[in-house]
Amino acid sequence: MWLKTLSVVAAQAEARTHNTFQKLCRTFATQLSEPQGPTVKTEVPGPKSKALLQKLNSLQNAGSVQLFADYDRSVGNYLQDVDGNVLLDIYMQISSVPLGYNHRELLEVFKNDHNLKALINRPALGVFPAEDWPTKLQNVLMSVAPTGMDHVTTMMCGSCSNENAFKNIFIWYQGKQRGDVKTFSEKEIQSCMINQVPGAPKLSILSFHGAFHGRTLGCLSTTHSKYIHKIDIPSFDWPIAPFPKYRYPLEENVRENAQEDARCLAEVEHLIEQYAKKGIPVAGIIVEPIQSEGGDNEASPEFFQNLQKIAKKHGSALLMDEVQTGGGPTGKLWCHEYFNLESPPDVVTFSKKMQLGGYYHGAHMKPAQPYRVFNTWMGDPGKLLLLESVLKVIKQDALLDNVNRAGAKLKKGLVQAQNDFPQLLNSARGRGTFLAINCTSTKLRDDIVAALKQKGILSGGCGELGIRFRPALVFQEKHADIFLDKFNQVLKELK
Ligand code: PSZ
Repeated sequence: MWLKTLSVVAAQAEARTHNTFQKLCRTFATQLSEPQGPTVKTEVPGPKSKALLQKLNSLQNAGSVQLFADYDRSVGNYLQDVDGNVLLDIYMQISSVPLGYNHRELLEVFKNDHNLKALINRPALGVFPAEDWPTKLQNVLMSVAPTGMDHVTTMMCGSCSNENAFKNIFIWYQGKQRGDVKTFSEKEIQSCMINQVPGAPKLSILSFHGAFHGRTLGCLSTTHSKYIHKIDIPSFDWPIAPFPKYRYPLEENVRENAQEDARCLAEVEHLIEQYAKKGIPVAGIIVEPIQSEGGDNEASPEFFQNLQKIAKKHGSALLMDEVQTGGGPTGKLWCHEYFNLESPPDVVTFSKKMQLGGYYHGAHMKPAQPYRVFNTWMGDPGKLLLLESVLKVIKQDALLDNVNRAGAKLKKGLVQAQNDFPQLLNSARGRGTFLAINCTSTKLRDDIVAALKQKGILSGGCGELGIRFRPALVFQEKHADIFLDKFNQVLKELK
């Protein structure tokens, strides 16, 4: 009896020690420096990932899951999976991780009691914000506001930010129509409740073919990258303009590409006029500084300058969707700052690397009444605390310089690869580390991405033909070398 009890106690103690030991190992692992390179032990996904996938699939359609990750053991630019494979991650959670995995500064944030309490007592920010919320907004989000933008509204994700920015634009547009009248008519009040004019007016947001602005109902009417996002879902009758499709290399195709800009801009203006005549005026134009999901399609600064002129001429707001480009990957915090616009855009939306979603805007976009742009959380103070540390590290470690350096090296390697393998690759492009290269067919692109994964590189596709680069801001020249080495191996094997 005694012996039995003793052995149970001993077993429990051992399990506890083992658990504590495991925990210690994990903590230690997160403080380890990065691996020297990727290591692949199994096929990716390996057996553990496959078993977990089966389990998850019994609860939901998990067909999009690539692998299961071990976030305790992932470090910096390397994602470790549950099968022990260590992958150089140049996709970073769809472009959303600024400092890599388990950055020491971020691990510290919630060790501070005040911060921990901000996290666990998550407030409905639109009604009960904490004492330090205005100061934090000022010191964190406003410290990196795009030039000339002095207001910010916080939200959840990218779609939520675009969705509410659209509403904000419609409110602004109708406010202009009412002029000095600041109240709503009885007719407007009655009709909006049954989705009818004039209270629920016919207005539109102009977007571009190939754009991605989210999958929620309003946003989806401006998203045109893949049919699978849209099929079976009702859409608004909103105008869709062509986005420039450039010939590469840019410096050899200046005249053709300028003509392409002019063609697209003429169509924008034509659509604005056409929709005004149809009784669905364009209240706003939404555009990505680089179309991301749609294939990393760039447009020139002149294109954006003229787009803004057209928007102003027709009284439409210009919304720059910086959800994917914002937060540093292009080498500036805001990609549209490369365009030298004559005045700030009316709205700039953000999420992903910025941790929390939201949008910057001018004073003119501030609704006169409260509760019109509103939801339960209105952002998340915990995410703002993470952003505070992210911005501190970006500054301290001069990460935008790093992005420009590492990006230049990576781009040079991509250009070299397309020169070496012209039958496989073309159109290397992008800014900073926000880069892409096209393959000569969709199948080839998919094969390259798959082969890279088996060699320990986690990358992603975009559009029909593109491989895109979305590493963290801590991706360095040495990581570019590792990637280019594996990339060239894959190209040699596939050629
Ligand atoms: O398939 C998807 O739902 C994906 S894959 C990449 C994204 C979404 N990106 C999100 C995104 C974006 O890139 C731009 C330019 N605008 C808005 C969004 C939507 O952001 P989330 O996904 O946070 O709602």
